Amino acid sequence: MAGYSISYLTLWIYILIPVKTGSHPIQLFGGGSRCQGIVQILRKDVWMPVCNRFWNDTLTAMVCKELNCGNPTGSAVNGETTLSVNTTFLRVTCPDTDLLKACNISFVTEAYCRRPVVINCTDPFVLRLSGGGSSCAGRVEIFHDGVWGSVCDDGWDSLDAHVTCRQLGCGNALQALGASHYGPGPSKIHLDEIGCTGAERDLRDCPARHQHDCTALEHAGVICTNHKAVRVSGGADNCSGRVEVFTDGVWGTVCEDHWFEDEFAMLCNTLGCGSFVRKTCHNHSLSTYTSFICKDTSSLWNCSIYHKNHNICKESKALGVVCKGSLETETSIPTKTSIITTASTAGKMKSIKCTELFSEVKVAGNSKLKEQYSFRNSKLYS
Ligand SMILES: [Ca+2]
Ligand SMILES: [Ca+2]
Repeated sequence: MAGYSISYLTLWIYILIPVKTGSHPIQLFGGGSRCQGIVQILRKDVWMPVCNRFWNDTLTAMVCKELNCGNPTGSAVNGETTLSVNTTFLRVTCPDTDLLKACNISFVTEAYCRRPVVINCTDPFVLRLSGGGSSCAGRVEIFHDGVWGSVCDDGWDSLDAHVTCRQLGCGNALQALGASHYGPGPSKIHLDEIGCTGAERDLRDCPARHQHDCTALEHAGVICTNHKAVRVSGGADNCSGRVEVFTDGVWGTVCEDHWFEDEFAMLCNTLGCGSFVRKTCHNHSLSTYTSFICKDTSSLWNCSIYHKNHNICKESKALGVVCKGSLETETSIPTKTSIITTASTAGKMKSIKCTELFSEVKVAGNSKLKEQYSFRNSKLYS
């Protein structure tokens, strides 16, 4: 019975000695954006849910405003009851004030409250990266006040870039870029002199100026660790050549093992070069070699990706490709190659190995001899 008494004594102490919300951060959790979800307040280093029982529309509006999330989209609703047993909830009371910081918070045990409060606010602030080849690299752009705008590179550093990458689910920042590295973005500049500490969860939580003194040559950009890209080099154009991929922060050549018809189709599609025409093989020219193991996916980036894995790569040459969009498709091709690329077994092409047999390819419209490529004489294997 001692525990019972202490529990109630503790409860009464908490209720009798409430604290102001002002010194305690507030957040919305689990709703898909920082502007929707369970209302939580940080108390004693723990994010604690707020009880639905004592909530009202005025409180909802105050929280939306406090979080720079515009207005409520409706009244609060009850959250799931799946929170762990003995969850301690918070109660917020705001006597005669419309300022959240002036409200009081106190503890309530589950006996008094079984559900957290969930609110939805409009989120007029959307962050994206543009012009960098993936959603995890590019020029920083913000949708705010109904218009897309850029971010000025004054004071733009790795801390600001980290917050940006994490907010986008893109890992951490590899590089903070300025001087309109990805070209000028929207002419409206929403933020200048951003000063994140690096711990913020959202760029709008960082101090910044909304008035700027910047030009179109000063737009900020970033490359995040989750950025993935593919390019070809040494070929006739952007649709043929040795394949190079950017993953985990480095460019690498690709081991030609484990490449099937589906993988080539994804590759040419990712390059924006139409359908797959043929495979070529090269020497590895970059310090990292990367292997792809793909299974039931329509995106190369969903494949398992390995770096410098000798067990997978073995003696593999560097993968090259010619896609439909390339000038090289007009080159006269040794018949063996077309046999390789059209052969299939029950609709699924087998992996094609490179050969020691090299041929020289002339590029249409250009008599210059391009780099050698090789193929195994039409031998397919499982
Ligand atoms: Ca900064
Ligand atoms: Ca400035």
